[in-house]
Amino acid sequence: METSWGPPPTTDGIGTTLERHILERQRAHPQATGDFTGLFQQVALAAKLIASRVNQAGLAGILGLTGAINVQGEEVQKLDDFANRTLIKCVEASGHVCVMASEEVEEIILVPERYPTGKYVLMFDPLDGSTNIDVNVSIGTIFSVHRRVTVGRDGTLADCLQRGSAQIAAGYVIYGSSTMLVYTTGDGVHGFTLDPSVGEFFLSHENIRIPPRGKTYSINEGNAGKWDKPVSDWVSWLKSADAEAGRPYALRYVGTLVADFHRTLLKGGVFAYPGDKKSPQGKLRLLYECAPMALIAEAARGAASDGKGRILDIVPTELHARTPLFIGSRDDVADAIRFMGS
Ligand code: AFP
Repeated sequence: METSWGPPPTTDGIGTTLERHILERQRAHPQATGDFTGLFQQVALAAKLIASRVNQAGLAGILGLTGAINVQGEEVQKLDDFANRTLIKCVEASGHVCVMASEEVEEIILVPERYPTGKYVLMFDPLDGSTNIDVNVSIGTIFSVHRRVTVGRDGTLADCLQRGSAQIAAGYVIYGSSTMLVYTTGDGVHGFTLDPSVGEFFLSHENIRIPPRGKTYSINEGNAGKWDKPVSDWVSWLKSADAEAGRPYALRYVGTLVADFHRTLLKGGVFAYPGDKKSPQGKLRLLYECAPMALIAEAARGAASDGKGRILDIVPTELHARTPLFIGSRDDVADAIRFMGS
């Protein structure tokens, strides 16, 4: 059955803003200081600034490259750079984090001396799907929040290299036909749609659950020549006809993880970026892409695996570590794991 989404009714008829949603949940924890709400406000502010820039991209002279190469060896887009700077600027002055890390920056990002530090660690992919910027296809921002594990003014690398299951929150923003922010604190996944006329995110997708099985698979088939046999066998099986089992599956692939994951979250199915002969660890980054999406998938009753075990159990050994990823509907990910073990 298809779920239809929309704002849930409120007693005052105003709608539930993102801030109100987080505040109400915080009140359930009497020990909460409001720090977490404060951090989220800054992330949401950055998202609105980035969304506004994305919407004007063709007009504002910010399409194209900066000329720089990032830590991943990729050409930096102007919008990538803008999104990265915006997130850092919005969050560093707020006093809620002790350290940050960005997919675009080689080392950890410390809070300048002029600002206080706080107990949280924020990691993010400021603009996911950069190759889609110039062609007006959905792009996104992904973020992950941990509690710090070290003491002292500044956070350290150890605060960033925590396993995914230690995340206290994760989310993403999709700049698509509308701008949406989806987040979890581990118990339920909620989606908010930006009303650009008021500049606020309003609750539009309450308690999202991934269907246990879907009808689509999402993978870059251009890499098929480099795949290992289990991946080739799995994809061939997904494409083989079995009406009773709902196969063949349809292929959907945007090339922006946020967009491919968002569709999978709402409709079910499976997204994969496996390792291959050339890149055994695949392409996607554990801390900025896979772990936050895995927290969301599991909180929505889906699953996320590297083909062997839970993504959330992986202990990162470096800031920019990569991992294979199979994520989405519980039963579809279980099928993938079965093939990977064969
Ligand atoms: P960029 O942000 O560098 O474009 O990378 C996007 C991404 O990390 C992820 O969002 C996509 O799912 C994946 O790469 C697409 O990779 P391919 O172009 O190799 O399919």
